[in-house]
Amino acid sequence: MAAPHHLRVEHLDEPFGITVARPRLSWRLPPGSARQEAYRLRAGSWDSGRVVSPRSLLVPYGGPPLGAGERVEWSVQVWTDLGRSEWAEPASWEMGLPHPGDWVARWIEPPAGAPAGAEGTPVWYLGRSFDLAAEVSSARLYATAHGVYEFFVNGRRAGDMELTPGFTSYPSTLQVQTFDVTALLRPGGENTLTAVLSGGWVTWTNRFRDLGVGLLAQLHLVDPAGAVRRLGTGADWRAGAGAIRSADLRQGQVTDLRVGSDPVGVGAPVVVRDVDLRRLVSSPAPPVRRVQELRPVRITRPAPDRQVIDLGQNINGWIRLARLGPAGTTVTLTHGEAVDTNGDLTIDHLVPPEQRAEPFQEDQTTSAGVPGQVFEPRHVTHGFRYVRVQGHPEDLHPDDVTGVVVHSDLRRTGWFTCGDDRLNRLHEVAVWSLRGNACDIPTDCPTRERAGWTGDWQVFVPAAAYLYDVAGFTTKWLRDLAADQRPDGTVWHCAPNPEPAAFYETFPPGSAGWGDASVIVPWEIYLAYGDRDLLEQQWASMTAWVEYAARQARERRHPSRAEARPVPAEHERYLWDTGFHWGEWLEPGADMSAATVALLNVADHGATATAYLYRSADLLARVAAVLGRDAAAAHYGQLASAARGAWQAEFLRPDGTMTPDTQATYVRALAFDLVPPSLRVAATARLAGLVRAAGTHLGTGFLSTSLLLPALADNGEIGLAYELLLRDTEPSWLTMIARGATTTWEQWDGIDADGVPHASLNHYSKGAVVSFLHRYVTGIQPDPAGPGYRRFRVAPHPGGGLTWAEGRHDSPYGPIESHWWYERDSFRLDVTVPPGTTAEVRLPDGQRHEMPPGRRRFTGKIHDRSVQ
Ligand code: RAM
Repeated sequence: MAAPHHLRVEHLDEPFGITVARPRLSWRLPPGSARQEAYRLRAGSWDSGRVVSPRSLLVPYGGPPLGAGERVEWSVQVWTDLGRSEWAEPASWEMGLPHPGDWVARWIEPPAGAPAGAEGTPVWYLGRSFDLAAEVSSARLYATAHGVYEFFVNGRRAGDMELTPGFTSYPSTLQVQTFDVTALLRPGGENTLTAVLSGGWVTWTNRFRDLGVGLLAQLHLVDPAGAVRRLGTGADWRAGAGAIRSADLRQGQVTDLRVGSDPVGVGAPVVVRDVDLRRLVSSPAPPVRRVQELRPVRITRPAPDRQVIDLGQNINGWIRLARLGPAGTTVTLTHGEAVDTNGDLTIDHLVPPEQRAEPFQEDQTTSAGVPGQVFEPRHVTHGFRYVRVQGHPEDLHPDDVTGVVVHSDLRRTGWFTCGDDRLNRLHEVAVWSLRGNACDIPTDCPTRERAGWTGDWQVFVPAAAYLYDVAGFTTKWLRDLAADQRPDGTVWHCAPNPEPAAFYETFPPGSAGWGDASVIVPWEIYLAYGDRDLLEQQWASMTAWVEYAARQARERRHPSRAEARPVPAEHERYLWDTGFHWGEWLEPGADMSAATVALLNVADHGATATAYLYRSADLLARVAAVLGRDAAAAHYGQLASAARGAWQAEFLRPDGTMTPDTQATYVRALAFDLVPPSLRVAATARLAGLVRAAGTHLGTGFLSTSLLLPALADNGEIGLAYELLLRDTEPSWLTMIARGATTTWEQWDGIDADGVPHASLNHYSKGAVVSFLHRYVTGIQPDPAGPGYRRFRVAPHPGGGLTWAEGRHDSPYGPIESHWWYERDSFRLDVTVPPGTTAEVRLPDGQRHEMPPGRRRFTGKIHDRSVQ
């Protein structure tokens, strides 16, 4: 019988240099099997023996402790309904340096001041040389830094990771990268190690260069007998300047290719320091890489002194330029998302006037006149579609320019197509927005702010989990969210949270819908990937947040409520109506002036915040049940029901209408189940009425836009959901498509009717609507009863004139497919259910079928004639 396949360690395809003590192993069942009865694992010296269990995801390694650099081969054999399988094709993982004691290297920093000739944020070149007498059988370089580093061995770059060590909450976590540098060494002579070290990750309000830069690296040279020689950073390293004169992730990189880049022998001594090595870990996420290259679709010359490159696609990354002009030519490349009416680049919508004196996404390179030399900045990342080129003496040809797409190298897992190309385009555009904002952390935008806004990932994570494997990526981010959380449970607006105190004087942390990412995000990851351990890892963070919110509700009252009702009503103990909240945020037509935003601190956001208190307490009760924490499950169940009661007492009238009487209130209430069954019809009718009153347009803001179509679809208004989805007048998703968006916009009028850009043009939050395409149009729905798609539903909701739709989801157990179309008088549906799972198939005409693994065609009646 065939063997298990797709062997994985943790959530990684390349488990190299990991520091997890007991890595978790996953596999997929042999093709054709239906269910696993038992497994047997062998990993290194460990043999699990036959274990009777259906479990095939995230099974912890149970062998002896693993040491530095240890490489473990592993395989698995399973017993299924087909009998005993062959052993799987062996896979392996390699440990990094799991213990602080594994490091002989010392932390080094460049001397005070800037290297000679540096401008702006300085870049240091740190290096040393060493003799290598004989051939080694393998060589590993372990490295990390404060700042962004690249490593070179004998002038050749180590590995293909970008922007290392990545962005984390540095006081608690610093990621170590492991490179296989065996092939870069030169046995029988002198070898050099050089690290290029720049300022580091930035967000809109902060620059990590304030931490200072520093480097820790250790080279392990393993000889054929297995003896390890260790060479680390230390007092013998030198620091100097090189070709990169300055680099700032957001401002840009300045490079002078005429300058040499070898600090060894000429540089100044470094400073050796002691730092806390307990925070060194491997990343649970795949690394950032150059994942795709694009050619410009056009290059124009809007004015004699400038050319404008159009990549045809808004991306995160940079430009590689292959024609640099004669020696001494300085070319300036400015990156942005839009052009003005003259066809010239504009960044006015991204950079407020008071910040325009600073460079913004501006790279500069000075040519050495060496034929074949190219410029490629690797200490920056830009959000852009257009690049303005100044100072170039020649006309650029598209072959001279490569758009390099840079982001976390996530594995694609979800695809959608249907008979309406506008929806296919919308899906593609949302995918690009995720790609543009998944650069080691989930960002709001890759341009203006570059921050890990919690609310944004809270809103988008279900869609993201349909599109890419974001389990490791999100695990990493949640660790930072928890690490930065205040002792009283408050969650900051962004994770990691580097923002300076001044920001929080105006916008204090603890906003409903943003802080709730601490609960909602782990739950969504659990649903999509079945990672129960993540719930355990985040338990303290989740409970601290919900207890914080509950305490705010219990102890404080909004002044307006206190005035209107001097004696508090009983339910007010569970009404969360104080503190700073972004609220629904960005409802179409809302006044977003600075003056109004400043008032958010004193506004009454009770309806929104209490709804989230209920939502998170309710999820927490479910999490507690999953973890077998019965007392906690009861506690959070009671808190949830009290918060629900408080919300109903305060905001829901007996006729099903609500205050505030906005689309968002109804959507949230229906989606979170705040409405008793008896009032759902009335509440839905009012929501539909509000949508109609807006000329059949959405009126929801940041928090509830992604819930709008599901709320309608789940309450008998699938037709209206499709009408909104297909609306092509503002505000609507298809307006973006009609106006040529290549990523989703922050505002509905990102490019307004006059072609003028507003705010960010690459914000994924509104693209969360693509989860409706997967979950409703093709109907692939995870089920909490069997997380990780062990149990799921296929329930297509045809409508909107679509004649077919096709969805594919590469779940942890294998591919799930749902493809429906009309044939004569019938509705046809092809479903694929992967081994180890079961599905409930629901046809639009009401038929329900239990489906075991395999492929099957279903035929149903066409229930909705209007769609034919
Ligand atoms: C904006 C960010 C983000 C949002 C916050 C409240 O500045 O871009 O999308 O979460 O504000």
